Amino acid sequence: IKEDLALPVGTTLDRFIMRKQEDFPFATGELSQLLRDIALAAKIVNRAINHAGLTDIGGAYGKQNVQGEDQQKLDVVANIRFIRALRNGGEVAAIISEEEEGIIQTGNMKGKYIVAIDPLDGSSNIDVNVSIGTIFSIYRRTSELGTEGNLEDCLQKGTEQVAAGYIIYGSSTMLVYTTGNGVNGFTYESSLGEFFLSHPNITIPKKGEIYSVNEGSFNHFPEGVQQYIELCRVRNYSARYIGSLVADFHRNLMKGGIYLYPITQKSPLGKLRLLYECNALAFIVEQAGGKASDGQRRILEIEPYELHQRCQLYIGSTDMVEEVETLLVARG
Ligand code: AHM
Ligand code: MG
Repeated sequence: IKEDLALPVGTTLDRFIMRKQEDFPFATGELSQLLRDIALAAKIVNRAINHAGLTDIGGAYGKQNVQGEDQQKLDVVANIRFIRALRNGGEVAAIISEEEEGIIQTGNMKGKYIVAIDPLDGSSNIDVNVSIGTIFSIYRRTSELGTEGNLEDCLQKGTEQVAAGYIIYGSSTMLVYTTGNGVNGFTYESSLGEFFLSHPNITIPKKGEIYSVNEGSFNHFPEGVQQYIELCRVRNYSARYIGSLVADFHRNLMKGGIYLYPITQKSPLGKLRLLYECNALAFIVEQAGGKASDGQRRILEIEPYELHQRCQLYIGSTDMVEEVETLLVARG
């Protein structure tokens, strides 16, 4: 019996990646391998997160590991795990991470790809058992094969991403990614150790009724944003703010809504990082039919000039993002 090639819900991530690769007869499988490496690190980080509370129970999990070293903080663990997986995988020439100052050379000079990663975003939520996430972007290197990755490789515009995704460690763990051909979501089944396709072809509603913003900083927001928030209140929209970008983004992607992180007194350029946080989610939201803007420009078209560059972020349902943009133009 010839197998049905339509991908049924329940397909494993590995199988999904393999089948997608078959659509590109000249593909060498390196990007597929890279995505599998990320998924593997995600499983390891997921396990560490699930054990997080236990580290405080004397003896149960231990404040020290087997070598007698102190347990490291989860964001440090996640950083190490993802870097190790990408280094061992061999497809990545260089990595940039929110956790590290400069470029991380993997030693794989024949690797075709560059990865930008926020290994564990929402770190203020780690200790209080609230959802956190990993965000990643994949670029093709522009430098010559056989050399180290350089700054130019890492400072590419978001439009140059070949793939991007996030992992949400929530009530269940999910991996959501795009390679520029729609967005698909996979849910982790821990007893089988597999991600299964659970959310094929994700699309974001054009309008939504959820707004996510740290309203405590309201007085410092630009007038246009204040006016938008007032409109949300008048319209009785739901205010939902977890303080974990991945979780807030994921909910709004599923239900329709907008996430806003404007400039504030404390963060005069915005808080979120263009390369580790904004670009990946912008690629995903556009692939799902939504929009991502810094108030004036499409996030994906912002020219990066430094690794840890920050920007404002307005992301989610198209109509909502456009309304904020219009108010920002009119009111500043
Ligand atoms: P982090 O990279 O230090 O974890 O900061 C990013 C986080 C986002 O996950 C979240 O949306 C935002 O910061 C919350 O910031 P605030 O507490 O200012 O509202
Ligand atoms: Mg972060």
